[in-house]
Amino acid sequence: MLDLAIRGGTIITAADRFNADIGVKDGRVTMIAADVGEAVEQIDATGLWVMPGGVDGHVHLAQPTGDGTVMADDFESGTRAAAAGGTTTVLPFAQQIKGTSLRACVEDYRKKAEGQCHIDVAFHLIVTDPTPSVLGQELPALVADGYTSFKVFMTYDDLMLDDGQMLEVFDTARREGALVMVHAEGHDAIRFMTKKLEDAGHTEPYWHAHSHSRIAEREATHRAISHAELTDVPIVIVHVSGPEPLEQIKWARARGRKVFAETCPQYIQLVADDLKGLNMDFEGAKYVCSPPPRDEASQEAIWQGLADGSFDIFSSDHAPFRIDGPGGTGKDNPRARTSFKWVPNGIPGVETRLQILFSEGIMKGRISAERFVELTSTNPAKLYGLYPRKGSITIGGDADIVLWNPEATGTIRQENLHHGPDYTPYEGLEVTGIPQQTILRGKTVARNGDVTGPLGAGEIMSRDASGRL
Ligand code: DUC
Ligand code: ZN
Ligand code: ZN
Repeated sequence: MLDLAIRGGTIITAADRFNADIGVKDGRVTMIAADVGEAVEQIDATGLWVMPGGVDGHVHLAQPTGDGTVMADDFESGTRAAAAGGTTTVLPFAQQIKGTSLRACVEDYRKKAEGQCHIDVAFHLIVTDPTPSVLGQELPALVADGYTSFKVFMTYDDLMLDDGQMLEVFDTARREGALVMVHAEGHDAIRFMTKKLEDAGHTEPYWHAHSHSRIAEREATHRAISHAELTDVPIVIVHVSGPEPLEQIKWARARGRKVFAETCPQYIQLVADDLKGLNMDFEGAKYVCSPPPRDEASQEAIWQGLADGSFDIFSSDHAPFRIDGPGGTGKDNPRARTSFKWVPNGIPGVETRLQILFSEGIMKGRISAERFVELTSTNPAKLYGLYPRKGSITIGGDADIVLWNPEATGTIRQENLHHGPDYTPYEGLEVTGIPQQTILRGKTVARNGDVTGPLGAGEIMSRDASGRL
């Protein structure tokens, strides 16, 4: 007999929409039929949309920052928030600390995550110190072990690679069949603008948006693409904020390059003026992230790219900080009060990502429900080597399923969220469409805003080759 039958719902995948029952056995989908017969547990999904669980391809959890601030989510709270929001798989980062072995860092993150996850987890790597042994031994061995994607940064003193190092990492990725994610913002252009703004006395959080300019993002995107062409490797440009980098990506694709594009909720829902806070005060720090949100015209360009296929994936870039962290560990700390450049970069979004795109995208007629599934689940699963186990509702795939009530309405409120930060940048946003029940491998992990657990239900997965989109 089946373990679970989900009856009477409308199944929506990236490709299809149809009415059928789903039968689950041992955590996998084993039947999709007009009537799947008897099961131990029954769910009546009449009137609901039955979608694949969300796959969030870009999440930061429990990463050290190196400046005394602390990320507000560990694996427990971050995956709890994700489950409540309809996500069943997250891909966080194992970040190399300069001067240390990448393998040792990966093992540290695995230890932090083991037994602590409410949903499934697969790690990307962040390469900050591409020494000959990292390039020659550690990365090849890690790729063979299923860590098939790594991120590189073109800015931040403690993370960035120079052009020569980027080329070496790209070359290694090509050789090993891995995929490189690029944080594309030009470091020197940011530093130059930062100094100019500080010299003019512009130190409030708002000026962060000017220091991380569109031009710096465009230039770095072009440079990353050029390096990828030289080394003949596929790359993902992550967190694209507006039309300028997107134009570069389209230019590269027209030349036959495999360049994937990611965008995030902040670029359709926030604008740089949000960083002004109430009156150029510290409230604006709530919206400080990199790249920063731009303006309404940029939002329109991002929507266009989401609708027309220019974007491959829609991730949260969840980078959680409290505003008031104990002992100066949050965004509001004495150093950050002296200059925007010390405000930790990043905003929470793992719990609200799906609801924002569902409501603003599907319900406002900007994208179809099928495209929503493609951007938030199927494509990230394919891109990062988790498909077909994840990212669809298909025979033999994991029974990771979210039951959406497309008619229910709500308001995003911090008091209802499960994440670690003490605020949400989307406070007060009215939404239509609620992820009513989140099912991980056939077991309900969240229902109506309650995360039911058990803690440790989530597994740490290794992956097949990335970049197969
Ligand atoms: N880049 C990210 O991807 N996340 C948070 C901060 C940043 O700069
Ligand atoms: Zn980044
Ligand atoms: Zn990020």
